[in-house]
Amino acid sequence: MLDMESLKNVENGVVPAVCSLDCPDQCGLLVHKKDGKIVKIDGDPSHPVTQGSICNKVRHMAERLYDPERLQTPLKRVGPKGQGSFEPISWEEAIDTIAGRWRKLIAEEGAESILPYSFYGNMGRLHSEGMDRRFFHRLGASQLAQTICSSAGNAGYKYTMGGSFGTDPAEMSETKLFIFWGINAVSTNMHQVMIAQKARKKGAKLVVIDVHKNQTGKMADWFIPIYPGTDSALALGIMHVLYAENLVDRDFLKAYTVGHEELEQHVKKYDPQTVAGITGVPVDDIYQLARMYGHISPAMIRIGNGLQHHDNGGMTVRTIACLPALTGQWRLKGGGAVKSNAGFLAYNKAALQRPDLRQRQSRTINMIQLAEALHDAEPPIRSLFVYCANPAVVAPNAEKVRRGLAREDLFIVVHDLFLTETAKYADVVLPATSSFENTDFYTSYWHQYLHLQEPVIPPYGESKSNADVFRILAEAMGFDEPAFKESDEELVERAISEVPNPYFPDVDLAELKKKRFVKAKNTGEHWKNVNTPSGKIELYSKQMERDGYPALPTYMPLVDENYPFLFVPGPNHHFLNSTFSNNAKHMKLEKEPRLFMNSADAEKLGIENGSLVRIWNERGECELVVSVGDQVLPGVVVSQGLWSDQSGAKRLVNALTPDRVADMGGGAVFFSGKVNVEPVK
Ligand SMILES: Nc1nc2c(c(=O)[nH]1)N[C@H]1C(S)=C(S)[C@@H](COP(=O)(O)OP(=O)(O)OC[C@H]3O[C@@H](n4cnc5c(=O)[nH]c(N)nc54)[C@H](O)[C@@H]3O)O[C@H]1N2
Ligand SMILES: Nc1nc2c(c(=O)[nH]1)N[C@H]1C(S)=C(S)[C@@H](COP(=O)(O)OP(=O)(O)OC[C@H]3O[C@@H](n4cnc5c(=O)[nH]c(N)nc54)[C@H](O)[C@@H]3O)O[C@H]1N2
Ligand SMILES: [Mo]
Repeated sequence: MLDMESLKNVENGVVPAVCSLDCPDQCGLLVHKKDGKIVKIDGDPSHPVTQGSICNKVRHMAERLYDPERLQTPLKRVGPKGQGSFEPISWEEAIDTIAGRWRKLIAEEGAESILPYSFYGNMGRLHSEGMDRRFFHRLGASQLAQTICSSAGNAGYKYTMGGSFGTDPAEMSETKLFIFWGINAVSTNMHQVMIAQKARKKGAKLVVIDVHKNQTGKMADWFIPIYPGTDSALALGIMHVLYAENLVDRDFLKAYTVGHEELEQHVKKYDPQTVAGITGVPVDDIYQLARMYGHISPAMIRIGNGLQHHDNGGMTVRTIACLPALTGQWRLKGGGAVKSNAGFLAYNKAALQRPDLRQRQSRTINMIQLAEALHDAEPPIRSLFVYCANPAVVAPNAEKVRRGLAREDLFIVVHDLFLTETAKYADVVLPATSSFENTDFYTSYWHQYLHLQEPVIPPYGESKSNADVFRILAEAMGFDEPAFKESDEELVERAISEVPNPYFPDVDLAELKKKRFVKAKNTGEHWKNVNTPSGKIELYSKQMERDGYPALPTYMPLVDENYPFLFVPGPNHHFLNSTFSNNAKHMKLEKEPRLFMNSADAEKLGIENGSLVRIWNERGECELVVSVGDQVLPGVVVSQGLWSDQSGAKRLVNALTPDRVADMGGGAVFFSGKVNVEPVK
């Protein structure tokens, strides 16, 4: 057994770690050190789910950690906002500047004029939603609704299944039919692919339903292309056939669901002819898919994030989540569905985040409406503190976001490892440690393991962890509550004890230090007692009716914008959102951003494969090299990757995306925007 206290002092050797990226796989890692530095990162073969394999992004992580561009000291801006002229300053000056500005703002305009903006650049709970929350609660700052990733789909899934509880990946060796629905798993959930590949060797089938025949579609037994935002219609068409051909499990429906009779009546109108007209999936294929789903079990649907980044994303996931109950898949090992399994590892949030430190209520700002908030919020936002996020690239309607960031009266602090596109607008930039330099605990949202990370290298330069920055800021602001004096280990202990969640593992810090990863307990029959108002799987939901939605799963069309092409700008293989988009190795592996277009559309517009095209709408424009072929349906264009535009290249795809709010959860609709495309002359 390694002595955890000394991992960061190991000069030469191999030490354990966990990946901190915002990714379902949450891999166990082995870090190789030479002369006190990380020289190589491998997978940990003893990790039960990730079993020693890791992605290329993390394999090359050492180059990012020691990149000469990595921030080593605090900086202050000395040129115009956005331009990138900075000078090093001391931590003392940086903290004095921030605390001074904030004290003045609080006195003159109130603490709500300060907005924290963060996401999961580091999935560690202490550093992404721990000491920071304590601090901003005590400060009384505006709160941020963290909706950018999965909130629409999670809200939809919850109406059906009561929360983020799904199939255990450990049981998927039994699965006979995998449906990857709106997930580019080859790039975004590689261990899900490895599990499916193993099962395929034993005869399992893989169906992929997507708007883009990407790497994941190409490896399927059957790839089904579909028009964006129409998946709920396809799911309803499958239900139509399942009922009509008596392929449903009536015993399961009676025992464990609410509303199956209403649903049976309701889906009569979603006949394959009608559904084909909506989805672009041919009538015969709808029959074939429904029969496959009705006959092959265990069947498991991996519901991706892509299909819920739409105006109707909540309802789409709510609808697909009904399917496993219709055929009773939940009772089978390896059957069911996974959107997220985060519910099994929900920890003691109140103990970690201490909402009780908030002395008065304050408003909540939806993060996907940052552009609007920076322009029009009343009372105005006067200061933004950004950490673990890069909104100048990842937020929708990004040109408008940048115009907001450029406001001279907006005092911006950015805490990051690099001078990101957002940091260029900051008044003060603070250098952040990487997750390898911190203590933290991690909970996967796909497999069901809780992990501990101990620092394996010392802090880089003068960088500080998020928790330390907020401890120092608390002191500077004169907050003397003991909550700001607790160590990282004490925070972990609080978060994992007295957890109000029956599945959370019984584990304390000492045991977690020994074991490093521990699985959630008794997760097998979660579907028998779900956290809906009825305690059953809700095919018909009175709660939805009360919340202003149809009670039964329903196809709701996307908002139509007045341009010819639906634009789907998803993530790519070698970046993680915008992370790695500034690292030479990753850019080289990814080559260049492309726009995929159907040959018929290209021919009509006189666009040649490999040429540069201009993509535009009223929000902004972009120029990408076009890839013409049959990877997307006519009327759809797809790009991959949140590329940096620091070089001046017009690659900011979020310049085009809408900042409307999805049907549920305040979610983002990155993929429901429309654009025009024309050749660049
Ligand atoms: N390599 C890599 N891995 C990542 C990330 C990354 O940037 N790069 N990001 C991480 C994060 S934060 C997340 S949330 C996940 C996201 O990973 P995924 O869950 O895979 O989600 P996306 O890649 O956004 O979209 C998945 C697929 O949905 C398709 N799609 C879009 N609209 C529709 C639709 O209407 N219907 C259907 N059927 N398909 C549609 C897209 O073409 C895409 O292939 O990945 C995580 N892992
Ligand atoms: N067009 C389009 N836009 C999208 C998406 C899409 O599919 N298409 N996907 C959306 C989704 S699903 C998501 S989740 C968001 C993600 O958006 P973000 O969460 O903003 O993700 P990143 O771009 O990876 O930026 C994370 C930043 O955190 C920094 N960081 C890492 N660790 C730490 C740390 O410990 N401390 C501090 N202070 N900083 C740290 C990294 O260096 C990086 O700059 O993007 C969304 N935007
Ligand atoms: Mo995400």
